[in-house]
Amino acid sequence: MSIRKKSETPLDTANLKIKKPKSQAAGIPAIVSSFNHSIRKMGVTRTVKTLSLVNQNEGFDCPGCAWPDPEHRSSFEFCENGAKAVADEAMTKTIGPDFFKTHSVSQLLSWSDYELNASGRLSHPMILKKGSDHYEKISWNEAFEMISNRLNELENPNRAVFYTSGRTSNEAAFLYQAFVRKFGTNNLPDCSNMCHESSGKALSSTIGIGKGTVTLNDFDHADLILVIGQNPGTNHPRMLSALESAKKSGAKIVSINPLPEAGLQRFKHPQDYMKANFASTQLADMFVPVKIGGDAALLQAISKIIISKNACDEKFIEENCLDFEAFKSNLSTVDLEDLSLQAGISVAQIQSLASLCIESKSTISCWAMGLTQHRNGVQVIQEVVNLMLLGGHIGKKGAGLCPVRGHSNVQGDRTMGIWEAAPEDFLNRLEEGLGFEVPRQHGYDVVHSIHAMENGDVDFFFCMGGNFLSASPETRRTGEAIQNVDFTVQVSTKLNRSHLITGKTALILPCLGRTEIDIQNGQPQFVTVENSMGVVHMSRGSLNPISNQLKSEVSIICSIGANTFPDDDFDWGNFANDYDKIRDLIENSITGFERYNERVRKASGFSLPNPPRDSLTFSTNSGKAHFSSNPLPRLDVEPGRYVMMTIRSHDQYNTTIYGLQDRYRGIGGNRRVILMNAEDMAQRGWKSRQLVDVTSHFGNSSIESKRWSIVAYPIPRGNLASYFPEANVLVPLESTADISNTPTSKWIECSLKSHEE
Ligand SMILES: Nc1nc2c(c(=O)[nH]1)N[C@H]1C(S)=C(S)[C@@H](COP(=O)(O)OP(=O)(O)OC[C@H]3O[C@@H](n4cnc5c(=O)[nH]c(N)nc54)[C@H](O)[C@@H]3O)O[C@H]1N2
Ligand SMILES: Nc1nc2c(c(=O)[nH]1)N[C@H]1C(S)=C(S)[C@@H](COP(=O)(O)OP(=O)(O)OC[C@H]3O[C@@H](n4cnc5c(=O)[nH]c(N)nc54)[C@H](O)[C@@H]3O)O[C@H]1N2
Ligand SMILES: [Mo]
Repeated sequence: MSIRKKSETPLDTANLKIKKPKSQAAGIPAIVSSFNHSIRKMGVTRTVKTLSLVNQNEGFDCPGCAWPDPEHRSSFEFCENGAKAVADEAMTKTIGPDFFKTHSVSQLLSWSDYELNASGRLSHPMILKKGSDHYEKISWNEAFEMISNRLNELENPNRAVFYTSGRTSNEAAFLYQAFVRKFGTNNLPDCSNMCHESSGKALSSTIGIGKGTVTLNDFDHADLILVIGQNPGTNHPRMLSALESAKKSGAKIVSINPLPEAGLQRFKHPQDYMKANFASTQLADMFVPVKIGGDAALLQAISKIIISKNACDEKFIEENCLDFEAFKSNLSTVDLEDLSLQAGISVAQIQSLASLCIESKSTISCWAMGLTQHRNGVQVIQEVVNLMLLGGHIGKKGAGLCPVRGHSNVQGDRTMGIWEAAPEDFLNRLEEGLGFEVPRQHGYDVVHSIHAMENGDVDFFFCMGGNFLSASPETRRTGEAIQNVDFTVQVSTKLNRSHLITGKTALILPCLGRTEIDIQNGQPQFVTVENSMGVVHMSRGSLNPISNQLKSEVSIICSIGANTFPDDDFDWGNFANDYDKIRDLIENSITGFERYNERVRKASGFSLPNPPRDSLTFSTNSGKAHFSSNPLPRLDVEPGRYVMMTIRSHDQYNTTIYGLQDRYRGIGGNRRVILMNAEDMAQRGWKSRQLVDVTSHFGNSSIESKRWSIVAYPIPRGNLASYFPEANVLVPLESTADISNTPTSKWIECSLKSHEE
């Protein structure tokens, strides 16, 4: 019997450095940091060549976040963290057969995520044979044969699961879901299930489209911008430029967040240093330090005040909305003082925030994981929609809903049909375009996939990018579940823990990254992506691939398609040779892509239709936008317990750890930390660096994780914060959001005790 491997990150707590948190984002340290990272990993020439092509019309889309590019681009259209993402992908160090001969899987498991990623780019297809502790070289053809054989041997297509992370291009995503559906399943979990699924569900049920309604241009016409549960200084740094510009045009900005995140306090545009302009801009006019999970109460309180002052846009509501009366009467049952207590914000501050909302003629609401990853993730976003509908802030210049997406093509992947529960009308159209039948039974999302693996219902697990193990909740249990699977395949650029905790047999298929030239059949190809605001545009790599063994994601899918369905009239080879053909197929299969090949070749691409924004049309059942009436979430925890959120540091991209410096928060050297309120610490008699053991609680079950260092931090009392992915071990698999089933990574009920060896 094989030994079950341990999936948790190593428990090292050494080298922790604590400084005062910063109040200003970007500036010279950011420039220095981006160039240091890049030059160390790629050398000077490759750095200049690469960074000068990020987000340019002729260049590649930054593999960092999904924030859109302005129409008039400067020659430096990237940020510190985008530069890190690029440098990390374009690094010249590679790992291949020799590396895996030297290092066994068991040995690599003792490395930190930082060390695994820093080891280099994956350069060769590799196989981990059943019972072996070393990956070995395998040819592409053998790998494709194995995959097709395994798939064709399955007793039922639903015993296969196909995950996607959000960097996959439109072309690859489209062919991938076509392959999966042709194979006969909708088991298409993706990172969205852990990310903005709550936004999609909340928006489609209220305004009839699962996307936001603003364009980048709207920022320059807004009176008020609410940034809720989002840390743009770290995760969407280019958004700070949009906020700075909005501010100069007169917008007020409010940050609603338990933490005083640096980017929203003061911002110094790195490019201004080159123009010798040293003044920084204070971005947020108001900081609202809401308690974790207190947003629903806060938003209801604001809506209640707006209604009580008769300050709603009655005409907009009358013409465009339903269910307003029910919403109003629901709010009449809640008490402002109670709401204030739940939110942890004084009635006076709520009133001033409500006044800002009333004074604003055009408001934009932005949000990210601080709202989506809660039990009431869908409902709290519906409260944001309520607030925007109250003031008529949809379909109007300078106003709208702005879920800020994560991965650079996560929105495009969904548009392409990476969706375990795609709607019937989408599948009907897809079927017509593809010319074969697609299954209708809904598939597994991420959490359902883990349960299915745990129950022995999955034999084959394919990952198009990502790091499923470390991104998912309850790491140890997810690790056990994955090890139940017979055969796992990872299409990847970099080594991560998911390559070490695998099915009984495992493959690594190394692929081209965004930065690299993609030549098929002698012709250079480009791919297309959709940004957070529904603009579809080209991305073309410019660097020589780091290994001649790499294949593009498209070509990998086409080979698997051709091998699995050898007698098929769906011409996989043809698509691999010419990506224009894939775009033609997309045009025939998905709404909004008319003249795709022509329009996407224009500088800046084209916008997909957005009926609420374009014409105040709402594709809900009633044809109107809906107000939602939701009960408030229960926020009380057992006495002596805390609520913990898991967040990103300034030196990581999701599970990829670039370095150990969370520069803005002043924490460095070690990531196994828990941010805690100083008064809560005093109550326990603790000082910073106190070692603790944490237990998370859900229902009757609990999970313990040992050796964490406490750091005093300005966070509301009763609240804690720790880093993703180290803390994922504590996120209970059963603790998911209503309706969206997103793991509640921002709400983990915990108890702490001094560490015992
Ligand atoms: N450099 C870099 N860029 C990235 C990523 C990365 O890891 N690194 N990840 C990408 C991805 S996939 C995504 S989804 C986005 C993530 O972008 P964010 O959503 O900004 O990422 P998180 O660090 O999860 O931060 C959530 C923020 O919500 C706050 N928060 C937590 N709980 C609550 C709450 O209950 N209420 C309120 N109001 N706020 C709360 C936290 O304090 C934190 O500031 O960024 C994308 N861009
Ligand atoms: N506790 C907690 N858990 C969370 C979150 C949280 O806030 N807290 N956030 C959630 C969110 S928002 C998200 S989006 C998920 C992220 O989940 P994932 O998307 O699964 O994780 P990543 O860390 O982004 O994946 C990184 C890996 O992707 C591969 N990769 C990079 N570029 C490419 C490429 O171009 N092609 C291919 N094929 N592979 C590539 C590399 O091998 C790299 O190691 O995590 C979720 N998990
Ligand atoms: Mo995400």
